[in-house]
Amino acid sequence: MQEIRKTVCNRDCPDACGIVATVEDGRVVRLGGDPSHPVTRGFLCYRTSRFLETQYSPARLTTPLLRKGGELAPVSWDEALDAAAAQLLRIRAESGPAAIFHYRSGGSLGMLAGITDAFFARFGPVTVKRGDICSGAGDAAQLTDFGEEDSHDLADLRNARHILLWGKNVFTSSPHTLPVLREAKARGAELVLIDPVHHRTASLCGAFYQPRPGGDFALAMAVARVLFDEGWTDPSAADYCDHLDAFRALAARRSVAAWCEDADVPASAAVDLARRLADRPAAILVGWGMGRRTSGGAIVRALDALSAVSGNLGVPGGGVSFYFKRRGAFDLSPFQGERPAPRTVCEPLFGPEVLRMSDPPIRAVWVTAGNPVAMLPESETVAEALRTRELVVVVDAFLTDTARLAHLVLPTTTLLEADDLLGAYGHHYLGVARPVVPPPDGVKSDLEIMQELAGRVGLAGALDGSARAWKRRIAEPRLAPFGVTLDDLERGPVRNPLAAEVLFADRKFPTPSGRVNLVTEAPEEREDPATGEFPLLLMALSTEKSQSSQWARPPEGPAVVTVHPDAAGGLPDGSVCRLESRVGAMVVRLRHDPAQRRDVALVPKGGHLRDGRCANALIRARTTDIGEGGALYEERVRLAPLDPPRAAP
Ligand SMILES: Nc1nc2c(c(=O)[nH]1)N[C@H]1C(S)=C(S)[C@@H](COP(=O)(O)OP(=O)(O)OC[C@H]3O[C@@H](n4cnc5c(=O)[nH]c(N)nc54)[C@H](O)[C@@H]3O)O[C@H]1N2
Ligand SMILES: Nc1nc2c(c(=O)[nH]1)N[C@H]1C(S)=C(S)[C@@H](COP(=O)(O)OP(=O)(O)OC[C@H]3O[C@@H](n4cnc5c(=O)[nH]c(N)nc54)[C@H](O)[C@@H]3O)O[C@H]1N2
Ligand code: SF4
Ligand SMILES: [Mo]
Repeated sequence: MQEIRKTVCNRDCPDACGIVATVEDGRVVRLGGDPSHPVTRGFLCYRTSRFLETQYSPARLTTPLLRKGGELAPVSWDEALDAAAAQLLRIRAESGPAAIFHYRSGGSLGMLAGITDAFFARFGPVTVKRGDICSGAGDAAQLTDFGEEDSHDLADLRNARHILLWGKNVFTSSPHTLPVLREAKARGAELVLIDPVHHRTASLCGAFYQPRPGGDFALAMAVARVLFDEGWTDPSAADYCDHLDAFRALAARRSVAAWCEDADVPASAAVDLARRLADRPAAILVGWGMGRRTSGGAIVRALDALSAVSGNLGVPGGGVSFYFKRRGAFDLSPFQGERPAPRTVCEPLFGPEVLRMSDPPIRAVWVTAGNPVAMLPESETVAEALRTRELVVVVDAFLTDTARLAHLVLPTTTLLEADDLLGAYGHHYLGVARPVVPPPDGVKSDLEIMQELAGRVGLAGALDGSARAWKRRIAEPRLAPFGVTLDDLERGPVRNPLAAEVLFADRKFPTPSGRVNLVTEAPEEREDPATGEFPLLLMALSTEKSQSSQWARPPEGPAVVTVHPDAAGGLPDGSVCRLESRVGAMVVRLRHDPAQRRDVALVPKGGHLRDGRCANALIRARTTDIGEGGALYEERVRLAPLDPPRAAP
């Protein structure tokens, strides 16, 4: 007998899709997108359409693993949790809770993933992460400028005359924005893409500008200069913007031609973009990738300022969207502790900081919903940091690069088994995830794991409650006043009633002055002294085929690196060669693409370290200008032939 069951995707993706699963004799046989979900519209992405391979993969962990005599060996849950509890209690007693580092990433964006925070806040508080590898710079930029970070309703794009996709690959990273963009186009909106990388999204746009990576600040200043010089700014901008004169002076520091030369685009690009912004309403969609560089925060601040001075804030069809406040409808206070964490580890600096910290040193690391060895920069340093701890516990469904270094691995649920509550960072709909099948024997949810551990460390009762009870606790405080209950959410997607259709419609901003805080300083960009030796910028970008390090089917052979033919140093298309940075190297297969710039080398993000495909083994741990994001796209690399084969001795 076939049965249809619905859930919501909990992956780290802006779309939070409604999933329709067909279940036959307790097994999921088909996955599709929910046609009744207003954003999902009946389709799923490549990676989740193929998730059944992952769900039923023989590599799935179904028993805890404990390191014994150097090897990870299967043990019972009692033995696993007793061991975890005994070690955590001992380390806390000897060195205090700051010696324990709890690291949680985005493996599940469900709100109930916060249960691990709740545990460690009560057990400690322990050391936690600060900054954000993903969006730290952009978040900080928008909070600095507007005092708040949210977006217009996704459907409001239909009101735009112009849509500027600034560093954004919607085909790969937010496929459910595509139907809305197509509708906007059908209604006459003009689309433009600004991205150093040529990708499929260019095919959707009437114009495509390809600045140098990080050249966006200069390009934005050129656009601002045109807006001011032509008198195209909003005459009332001074009413709701602080530092308007200083911003104008910043843009006037150079000519339009000089700014554009710096950005490596023709001067006509600035005029064209300014014309679009002045032909209101124009919406800017700011990609998440652009901020992952040393000037990332300044760039997003410059785009915020462009939207503000051109009069596109607070109007239907306008805005400068970076993020949708996915937690905004929920009350997460039950996960917080009474006292703040004793100290923090900067996420992009995970490896070096864990190795360096003293008084007390980090002795134990608890990793959940993340694969820091593969996904954080300087993979070898992250691995070294974990290898040298006394206790590393990893909660995951697979034996990742990180789990392989653990003393204890606890098997957990997948997105089809999740029992959770979701918001989205790409639209305003809320949803409930319910297991479409129960987890296999031997697998526990994060909630069950933390509850059972709590009972072993003197916190019995502290985390009690079924998943449903926790959902109610999180959802209803803010939603009930709007007449929305958990039961409503369980019936289907509900638009977050707290989210405005048009953000800042009254042009009041929750900054200290109530006005937009315009950027007034250019970022300090210094030419890397090693540019000559390492001529290419490495960009490890999202690929359709994986969710970070989670692949529908892990690829085989060397990772593919894409470069302009002129940047290949004479190495032919299809050849196998080395990609080298100052901190690491990997064997790659070369792909020539004449549509790319001559100063970038593109590889897929999420390659596994054990397969020699991990870009982060080549990337140094560095932070962005603000917000402590990861400057992930700022590492210089070169191509080199493979070592000539040596004669056998
Ligand atoms: N298929 C797939 N989808 C994903 C993910 C995945 O791994 N695979 N990851 C998810 C995650 S974790 C996130 S955070 C989101 C969004 O994560 P991303 O995939 O990072 O999001 P995009 O908004 O497409 O931003 C990437 C784009 O930014 C561009 N970019 C980089 N540097 C610059 C620059 O200096 N200037 C300009 N103008 N552009 C630049 C890149 O060329 C690229 O086209 O996607 C999610 N979606
Ligand atoms: N070079 C480079 N590095 C990057 C990026 C880049 O563009 N370039 N992108 C960065 C970005 S945007 C991000 S967000 C990070 C992502 O980095 P991570 O969040 O570490 O990404 P994943 O590899 O998806 O790891 C998530 C893990 O969680 C597990 N998991 C899934 N569901 C659950 C669950 O319910 N419970 C638990 N406990 N585990 C679960 C999965 O099996 C997987 O192993 O990577 C960053 N790293
Ligand atoms: S990963 Fe994103 S696009 Fe794919 S099904 Fe999940 S929410 Fe939808
Ligand atoms: Mo991310």
